[in-house]
Amino acid sequence: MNLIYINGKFVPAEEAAVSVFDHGFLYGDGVFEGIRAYSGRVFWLKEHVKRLFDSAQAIMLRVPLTQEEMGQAILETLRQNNLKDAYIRPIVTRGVGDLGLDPRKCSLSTVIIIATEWGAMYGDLYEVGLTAVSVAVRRNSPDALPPNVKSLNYLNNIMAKIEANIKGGNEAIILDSQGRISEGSGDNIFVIKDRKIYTPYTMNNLKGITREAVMELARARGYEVLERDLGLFDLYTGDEVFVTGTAAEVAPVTKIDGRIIGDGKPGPVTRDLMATFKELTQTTGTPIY
Ligand code: PXG
Repeated sequence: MNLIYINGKFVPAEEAAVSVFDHGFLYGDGVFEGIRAYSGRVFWLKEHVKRLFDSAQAIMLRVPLTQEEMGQAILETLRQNNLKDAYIRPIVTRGVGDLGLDPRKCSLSTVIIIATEWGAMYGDLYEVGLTAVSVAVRRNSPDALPPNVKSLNYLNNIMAKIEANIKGGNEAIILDSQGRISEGSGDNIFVIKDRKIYTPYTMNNLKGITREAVMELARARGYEVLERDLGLFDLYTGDEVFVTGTAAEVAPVTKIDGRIIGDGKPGPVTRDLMATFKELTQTTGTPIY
């Protein structure tokens, strides 16, 4: 039986529910995280908790726990469910209010932690590479809801995903309003050209934890890693392209908008980073037990 943490209590999944007056449900007024545990250890737990609190800070949402307590609650949720390999979804919403927008009516934030088993997101595609498609919908601009906030408002990304599905892509490539590459619907994007690794600045995308870990790994392995503005041209003409995310991990992209990337197979740098990232997930992290 899957147990869900709700406001400090563990509730069976079938009974786990929030009020229809919760502003997380009514307005997407809240923030969340996606975290993975590998072989009994939570990968980059502190960084994920910190990003959750940064997201909350940006939307002036009070989290009724300290970062330390949130980390402990996540570990306890994994223990309650006897999980060693898991995908973890902490959520903090503005809480129960009335039908008006005004968050002052919400006196207590709702805290939820879901932990379940979830294997590799793209199955067999890690061997052959993903097909990605650029989509018409643009990333919401940083002067609206900043893409750095991992908010419960994922409609922008969902619309991108719908478009990718319609166009037969495994993942969407979302541009910003200036035509710069931002990210995928749920992952960050990298391109390799002449052994150098490029990724967009984080002004127009989520400051991905996997992105950060992969940049660190790549630099430790002697690759030059550069942040810069990128356009679709840079992806089409890259030697290799890959995406990173907690769900996606490191996934090669071998076709974009009909263009074959490199020789059409996951390239050597991507495969090297996939292997070293996997090793990192197996050898680091906060022990659950
Ligand atoms: N960009 C966005 C918009 C994301 O939602 C990432 C990048 C990667 O960040 P991390 O920190 O995980 O390396 C995410 C990750 C999904 C899914 O189904 C993905 C995410 C959240 C929920 C679902 O692909 N977030």
